[in-house]
Amino acid sequence: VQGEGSTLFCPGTNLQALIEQAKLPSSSAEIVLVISNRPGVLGLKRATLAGIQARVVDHKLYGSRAEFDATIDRVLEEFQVEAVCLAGFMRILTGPFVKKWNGKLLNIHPSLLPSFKGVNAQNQALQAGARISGCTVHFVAEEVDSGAIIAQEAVPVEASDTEETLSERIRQAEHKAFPIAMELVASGAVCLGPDGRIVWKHSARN
Ligand code: 3YE
Repeated sequence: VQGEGSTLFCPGTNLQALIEQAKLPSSSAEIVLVISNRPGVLGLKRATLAGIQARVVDHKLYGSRAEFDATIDRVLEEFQVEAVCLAGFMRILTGPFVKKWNGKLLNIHPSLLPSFKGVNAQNQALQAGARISGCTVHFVAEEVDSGAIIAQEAVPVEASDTEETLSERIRQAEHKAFPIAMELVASGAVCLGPDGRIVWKHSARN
């Protein structure tokens, strides 16, 4: 979500929002596995507490991004995972991995894309004097923060905002937008078209 050690770090709350959503009887999603690239993080505990399998694939133990991604891929296959939500995951994924899982990888970013790509998006919004920001859930394309947009939620930027207060407001928006996007994809209401653009199943958009 945000850099560790900063007051902005809010461990595993997006994951928790997805877990709560998938628990609802009306949900089309089933969370079968949580993978973390960092040992000991709260997200692993949240998974275990919810009765979800949890695995660590520590990027520091791999000599290359390709080997790290190949291991993630192997674990996803082992659990017959159909789609992946990146929540607080801060690693750039390699081209071959993104290609193989094209249309199956969702990421959440703390701005209204295509504004404020990259790290520190909340601070970028403040520095730009934006009056509105928010969050975006998008399909992962090889170019970071550039994939097709699935869902967005806007929040106001207040004159008195600090990076911390704006980040907290955006985080609340994330906890709404990510479950919505997960449902849209899990239910088949939305998918990624062959041209890299979003496809809505007939009148599903609302
Ligand atoms: N990979 C691709 N496309 C995407 N990963 C994420 C989204 C996304 C993706 O749209 N190909 C910034 C990460 C940005 C960064 O430089 N990360 C470092 C590691 C930093 C750390 O471990 O804390 C790196 O070397 O990868 C997920 C969000 C990525 C956020």
